[in-house]
Order: sequence, then structure tokens, then C-alpha cells
Amino acid sequence: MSKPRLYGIPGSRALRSIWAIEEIGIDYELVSTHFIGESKKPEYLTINPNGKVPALVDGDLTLFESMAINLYLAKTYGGALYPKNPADEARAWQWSVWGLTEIEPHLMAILLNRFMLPEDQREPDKIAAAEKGLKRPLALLDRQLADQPQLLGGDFTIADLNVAAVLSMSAMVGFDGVAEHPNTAAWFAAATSRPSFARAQKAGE
Ligand SMILES: N[C@@H](CCC(=O)N[C@@H](CS)C(=O)NCC(=O)O)C(=O)O
Repeated sequence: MSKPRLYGIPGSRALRSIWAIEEIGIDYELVSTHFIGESKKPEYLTINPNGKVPALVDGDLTLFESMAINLYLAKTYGGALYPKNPADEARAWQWSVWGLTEIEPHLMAILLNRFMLPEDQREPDKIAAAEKGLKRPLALLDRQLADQPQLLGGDFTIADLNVAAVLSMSAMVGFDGVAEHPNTAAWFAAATSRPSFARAQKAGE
């Protein structure tokens, strides 16, 4: 079987899946696909009809959505990165969905209103509301990490990678509120210090 092909660039949500595959350490091909322009070309739309990155092709499987890609990669190739018992497996799904629904929208609101929207459409109030909105999920993360170093216990798993990957947008959007939550800050620093994260950021260079 040919090696998995991942579509995207590190400067996008594809970083999450590049990080996962780098952490797993299997051979793969990164097909550089920019989210502006390239992701809307007809040949790419046959891979991801949403016109977004990342996407994965692995043998007969074509998959979109970063979290689904990461859970698949970890389960198929990731060894200990993927929890073996059903309860921990479900907790990995829980945290992955939680990162997308409870953290990402706030970081996106900051990104849009600080950098992406035309200047006359940016609303500072929305940045303030998003920063406030992040306090509760970050406090929850902090409690989860109070008595254990990783989200599911002692070992770094795909749950940690997925949530840390979503949170890694913080630097890009200029959000420094993670530092207010010491357990979260220590966990996040450890996760993003993994060599696989640095390799993912440079992938395709
Ligand atoms: N929920 C998706 C979001 C993917 C996404 O929005 N990717 C952006 C790049 S960061 C994109 O491709 N945008 C192109 C567009 O919206 O036209 C995931 O996590 O994979």
C-alpha cells in the first residue's frame, strides 16, 4: 500500500494532523495545499468536498476533519498514542471534540477581529468576549491536569495532542491567557516541546 498522503500546510489547521503523523513517526507524503485557492481546485474538491485543509488519503480511505484524521492515524498507526480501553478511547474523543467546540471558536474570533477581517470590520469587543470565554474551558483544563500530567492520566495520548494542537493557535492570534492557568501552561509547554511539534511546524520546508 502507498504511504498516507496528507494535504495542507503547517500554517493552517493541517498543522494538527502533520503533528499527529510526525508524532507517530510513519512515512507519509505532505501534499502542500494552501487553504486559499488551492483548496478550491476541482482536483482537491474530490478529496475534500468542503474545500478545506487538512485532508488525508490512506489507501482506499479519504478523510477530512483534523480530529477525525488524527484519531484514525493514532488508532491505526499510533501504538500507545491511542488509548486501548473503550473508556479512555471515548475520553480521547471527548477531549478532541471539546477542543474544537469549546476552545477553537474563541481563538478564531480573536484571529478574525485582530488580524483577518478588513480593519473597518474588526470588533475589539469580540476579542474581549472571546478572551473572557476562554477562561472557563482553560480553568476546566487546569482542574483536569491538577493531579495528573496528561489528560487521560500519566501518558501522553492523542487526546493531549489534539487539544494542545487546537490551543497552539494561541500564539498566532496573540492570546496569552494560557499562562494564567499553571497546570495547563506546564502541560501545553511540555506538549509543544515535543520534537514532533517542531518537525510539524517545519514540514514541507
Ligand atoms: N473543522 C475543520 C476546519 C478546517 C479549516 O477550516 N481549514 C481552513 C484552514 S485553517 C481552510 O481550509 N479554510 C479554507 C476555507 O474556509 O475556504 C478541521 O478541523 O479540519
